[in-house]
Amino acid sequence: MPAGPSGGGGIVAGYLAPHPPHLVYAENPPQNEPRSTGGWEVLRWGYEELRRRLKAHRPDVLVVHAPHWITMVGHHVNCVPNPRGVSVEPIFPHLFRYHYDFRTDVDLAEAIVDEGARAGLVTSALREEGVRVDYATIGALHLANPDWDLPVVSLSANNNPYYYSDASLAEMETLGAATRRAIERTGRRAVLLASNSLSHLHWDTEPELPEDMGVERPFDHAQYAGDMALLQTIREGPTSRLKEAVPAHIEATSSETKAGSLTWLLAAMGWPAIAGDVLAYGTVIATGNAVVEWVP
Ligand code: 2X7
Ligand code: FE2
Repeated sequence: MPAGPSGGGGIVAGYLAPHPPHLVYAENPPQNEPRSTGGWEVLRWGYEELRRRLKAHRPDVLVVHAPHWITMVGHHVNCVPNPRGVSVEPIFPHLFRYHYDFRTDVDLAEAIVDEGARAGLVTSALREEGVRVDYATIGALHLANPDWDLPVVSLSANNNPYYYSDASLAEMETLGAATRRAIERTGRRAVLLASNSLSHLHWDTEPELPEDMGVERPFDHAQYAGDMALLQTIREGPTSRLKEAVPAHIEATSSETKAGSLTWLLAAMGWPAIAGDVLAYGTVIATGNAVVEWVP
């Protein structure tokens, strides 16, 4: 395997890195316009630990797959060298108006487009400057690396997760394998981020103070139990058990993993025979969210 700029190339770690805008809002970074008094601390402490571990892996690049960049035709990869603009959460614009300015690893992005196409996928390189980057991409990237000192490759979700359940997961195997080949071909040390929440039923109203933790709780016991069953399987390993557990969890909880990010991540890592390390679990407006690390 060719050496990357920081040593041996390959996927050095993968993280389930959920993106609820509330978590960024609660951190009060200068890039986000709204101000908060905090909230969702346990999840944010999990992200603190993720950041410590991520730095220790010394990656050259972060590769993120996110469910709210929805492309109906093909898997798109952002190849714009310097995306910058304001990312806004359409349902919670009072929580997330985030000014972003980051670098893309264009060589790796193009290699993923190429490897995906060779594997028979419809792929597309986004080259249009000024296309607004979705909040699930920005949210996961900010929470994993608020310093923004690493280049990024951002992949779209080629499906409409709100129409189908697990219909697109098979293609994520192919996209994951293509991502891995592209990383190896370019010699990068890559950390992968799957920007997915777990159970996905949520309240349709919010408290007057959005960070009022007095009302934050799971949607119901079945949603919570579904998340715990999945996390138990993750904690026990090996990851191959998740080939069945993820679709079952989607069926039970309308999990946001139906957008494919988690399956893409595990497929890219080659379904390693290891357990995942659950760094935190918590609800955000009733949805389940876990921060998890896999080191192959
Ligand atoms: O996109 C999201 C999400 N996944 C979970 C909770 C709240 C808002 O947005
Ligand atoms: Fe989401």
